[in-house]
Amino acid sequence: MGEYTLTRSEKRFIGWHLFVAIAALSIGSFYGPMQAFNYAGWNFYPTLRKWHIAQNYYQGLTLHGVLNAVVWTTFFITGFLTFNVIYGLRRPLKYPKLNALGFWMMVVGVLLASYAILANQASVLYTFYPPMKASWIFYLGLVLLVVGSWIEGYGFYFTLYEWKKQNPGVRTPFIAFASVATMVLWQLATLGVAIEALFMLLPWSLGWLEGIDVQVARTFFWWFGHPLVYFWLLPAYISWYGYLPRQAGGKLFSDTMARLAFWLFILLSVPVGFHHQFVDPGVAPAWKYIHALLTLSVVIPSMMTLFTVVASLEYAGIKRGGKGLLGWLAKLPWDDPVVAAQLLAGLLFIFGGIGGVVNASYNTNLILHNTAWVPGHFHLTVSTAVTLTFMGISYWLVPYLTGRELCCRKVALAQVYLWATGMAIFSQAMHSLGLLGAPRRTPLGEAPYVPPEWSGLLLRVGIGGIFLLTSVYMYVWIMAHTAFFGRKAEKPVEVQVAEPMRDVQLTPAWLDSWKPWIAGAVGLILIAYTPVLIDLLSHMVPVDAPKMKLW
Ligand code: HAS
Ligand code: CU
Repeated sequence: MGEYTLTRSEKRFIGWHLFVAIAALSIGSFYGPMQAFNYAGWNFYPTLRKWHIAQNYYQGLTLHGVLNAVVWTTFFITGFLTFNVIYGLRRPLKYPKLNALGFWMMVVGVLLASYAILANQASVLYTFYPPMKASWIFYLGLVLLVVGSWIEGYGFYFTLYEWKKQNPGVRTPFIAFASVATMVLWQLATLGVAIEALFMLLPWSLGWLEGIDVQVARTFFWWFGHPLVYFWLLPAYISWYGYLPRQAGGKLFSDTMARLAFWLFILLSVPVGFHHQFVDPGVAPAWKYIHALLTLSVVIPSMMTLFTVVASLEYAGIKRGGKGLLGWLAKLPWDDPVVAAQLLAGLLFIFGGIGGVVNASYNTNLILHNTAWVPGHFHLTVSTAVTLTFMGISYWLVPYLTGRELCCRKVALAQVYLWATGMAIFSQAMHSLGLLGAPRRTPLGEAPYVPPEWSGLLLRVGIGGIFLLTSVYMYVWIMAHTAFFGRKAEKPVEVQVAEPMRDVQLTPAWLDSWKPWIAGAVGLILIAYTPVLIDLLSHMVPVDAPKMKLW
C-alpha cells in the first residue's frame, strides 16, 4: 500500500470519536477500581457519597460498566472503523454528512444515558435487566446510541458499494472489508436490543405498559449481548491481522484465513445467546444445547486467528534474526508500546478464551454462573484483549490524526505493562473467588458472609485495582498530552498496513461476496430463535418493577 492521506476534516471527525471514547474511559475507569477496593475492604463509597459523585456501589458499577464497556468501546470502534474504511478503500466516505449525523446522534444518546445514571435514576448495571426499571431518559439514550451507530454503518455500506462499482473484480482491501463486516455483525446483533428497548423498556418506563415479561426481555437482550462482545473483539482482530504483522516487522500469514474468520463471525455470532441463560427457566434444554454447540463453533474463528496471527509474528521474529523454535519470540519489538500492547493483549486473551469455553460448557457454567469468575473472564477479554489493543492502536492513530508526536514513549510502554500485570492479578483472583462461590455484582467488602479463605484473593483484587487505576490515568494523560501539547511531528506518521504473504487477488472470490454469508447468518438466527420466541411470546407474564426503589 502506497501513501494515502486523510483530509483534515476526516482526521478531525475520527478524532472526535476517540475524544468521546477516552473521555468516557477516564470517568468510567475511576469507578472500576472503586469496586476492586471495596472487595479489598477499602470502602470509598461513603466519601464518594459525600462528594456527590456516587451514591452507592450500584451507581458506581453502572457508571463503570456503561461508560467503559459500552461508550469507550462503541466510540473507539466507530472511529477506528471509519479510519479503516477511508484508508483501506483510499477514498472519502460517500456521504460524510450521513456519518456525521450518526455520530452526533450517538453523542446525544450518551449524554442522555449518562445524565440518567449520574442522577442515580438508572443504576441498573450495564445489562439493565428488568424488572429493575430505569428512567426513560436512560433507555432513550441507548436507543439513540444504537440508531446513530447504525447510521454510521449505512455510511460505510454506501462507500463500499461505490468502491466496488469502480473496482470490479478487485478484492476489497482487508482492513476495509473487515470493518464493514464488523458493522454488519453489529447491525444483526442490535436488532435484539432495539426490539427490547423500543417495544418493552421504553414504553414501560414511560408508563405506557403496565409490565413486561422478564424472560422475553432477557432473551432479546442476549440475542444482542453475545455478538456485542464480538463487536468489541473484531476491531482488535482487524489490528492483529491488518496492522500488527507489519508493526512487528513481518507480513500477514494468510489473507484467506483472516477473511474466512470474519465470515464465520458473521455467520455464528448471534445464534448463541442462551449460553448466558443456561439457568433461565422457560427455555427448553434442547435449545440451550443447540446454542451451546453453536457457541463452541464460534470459538473456531478465534482459534484460526490465534494460528494466523502467531504464524505472522513468528515470521516477523525470524526476519528480525530469531533462531530456533522459540527464538523469534524474544526478537519481537517488545519495547514498542504499539506492538507490546497488542502482544500482551493477545497473550492474556488466550486465558480469556479458555475461560470462555469453560463458560460455554453447561455443566461448568452451573458452577461459575453469577460468580466473580464472570467479571474475571470479561476483564481478560473486553478489558484486556480489546481495550489494551485499542490503547496500542491509539499510540499510532492519535499522532497520525493530530500530526503530533507521541509524547513520552517510555511512559506509554510502562502503561501497557502495568495494565497487563494489573489485569493478570485482578482476573486470576476473580476467577478463583468465583470458584469459591463469591457472587458477582456484590459489594463483598460489606458482605457479612465472607469466609476467611477469600480474604487473600479479595486483597489481590484490590491490588490489581491499584495497578489499573494508575495505568488508565497514565494512558489518559499521554493521550491528552499528545493531542493537545505534543510536539509537531516533522514527518507524518506512517500507517503500517500489513501486506499478506501472497497476492490478495489469489484469495478466493467467494470470500469477497456478502450475500451468502449474510443469508446464512439470518437463516441460523431464525432457526435458533424463532421457536423459542414463539413459545415465550405466547406465555408472557408481564410484571412491573417492585414498588420500592432498589438503589
Ligand atoms: Fe465471554 C460471559 C463464552 C469470548 C465478554 N463474556 C461474558 C461476559 C462478557 C464477555 C462481558 O458461554 C459477561 C456478560 C454478563 O455481564 O453477564 N466468551 C465465551 C466464549 C468466548 C468468549 C466461548 N467473551 C468473549 C469475548 C468477550 C467476552 C471475546 C469480550 C470482548 N462468555 C461466554 C459465556 C458467558 C460469557 C458462556 C456467560 C457466563 C455466565 O454464566 O454468565 C470465545 O469467543 C473465546 C474464544 C477465544 C479463544 C482465544 C484465542 C486466542 C487468540 C490470541 C492470539 C494471540 C496473540 C498474541 C495475538 C479461543 C486469538 C500472541 C503473542 C505472542 C507473544 C506470541
Ligand atoms: Cu456470550
